[in-house]
Amino acid sequence: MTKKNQTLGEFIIENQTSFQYSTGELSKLINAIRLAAKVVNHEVSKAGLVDILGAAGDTNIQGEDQQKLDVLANEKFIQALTNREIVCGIASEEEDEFISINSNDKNHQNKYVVLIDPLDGSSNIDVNVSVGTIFSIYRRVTPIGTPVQLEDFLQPGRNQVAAGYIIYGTSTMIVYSTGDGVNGFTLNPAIGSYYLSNPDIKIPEDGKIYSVNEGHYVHFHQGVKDYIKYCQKEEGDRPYTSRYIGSLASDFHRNMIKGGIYMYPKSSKQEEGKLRLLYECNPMAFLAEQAGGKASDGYMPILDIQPKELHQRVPFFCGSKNMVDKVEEFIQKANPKQ
Ligand code: P6P
Repeated sequence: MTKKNQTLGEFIIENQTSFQYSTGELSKLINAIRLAAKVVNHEVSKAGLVDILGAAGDTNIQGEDQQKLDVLANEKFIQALTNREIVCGIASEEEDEFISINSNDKNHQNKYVVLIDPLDGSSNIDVNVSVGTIFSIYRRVTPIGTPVQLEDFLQPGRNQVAAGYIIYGTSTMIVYSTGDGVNGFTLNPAIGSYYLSNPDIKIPEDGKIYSVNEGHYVHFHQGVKDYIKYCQKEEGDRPYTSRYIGSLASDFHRNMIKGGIYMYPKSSKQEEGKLRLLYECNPMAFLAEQAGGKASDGYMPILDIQPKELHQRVPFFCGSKNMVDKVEEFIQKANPKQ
């Protein structure tokens, strides 16, 4: 049961029993993420004022300059998820290897693993374009002790028990699901509470917005090129509108609300695409399916892909079901075999 303007805290408590494993620990986990998001939001919102801009000088495993806010966001979320006796391991875009967290109580076993992109789209920070945090939550598979990468982290996205994103934009929002629909909460910065602003989000089956970096067009494989030309053709309800913010959480959120498709295809320059399966594509795919949409690598559901390594990239097509069906049609017609 969702009530508009409920606070996130009230919502978590009221809906806890609907969660399959309701022991209160997942609620505590979502609360920890909520609190860390407030701290990161505070820093992001004043980024233009404080000497926190500019690369921290290091580069992360992606070979990208680490913006200072990347480093701060990573620290804040790891801090919030540690020492709460809930999480046994964290994998982050900013960490080469996963972090193992041991329980302080030898008779207690922390149940969950969290995979996170602490500040996605951080290259937008310096130009005041919205950025986001994306998170994915699984129950551990190994029974006790230090988590094991293969069993506990490299689980297919279908096994997620919760996933969500935070957008630090014109307003700060948390959008998440624990497998029982998708709900969006907007932060009232005056009092520091999140309010239920988008109950039970459903992605329209059809949309008129396509979102892709057309600067890579010449490097795309033929099927994707054909689909983009289809979107641009004067016919029926087309041409569609092209919108590309360059921040996955924002492009995805717009398509969730208005309908549309987000694409990050593979190309001759990026043979597996750019987006990371575990902490970008899987959480977004979980939300898309929970909201009646679809997420594919062009051939199969994102959520059914068996991960092979922590920072694995996959081609990504996600949003309105009929639009994802259509791009799959073009891709598979041009190249039947993946
Ligand atoms: P490009 C940000 O770096 C990101 O991971 C997503 O948030 C965004 O959609 C994409 O990459 C932008 O990549 O190659 O178009 O700049």
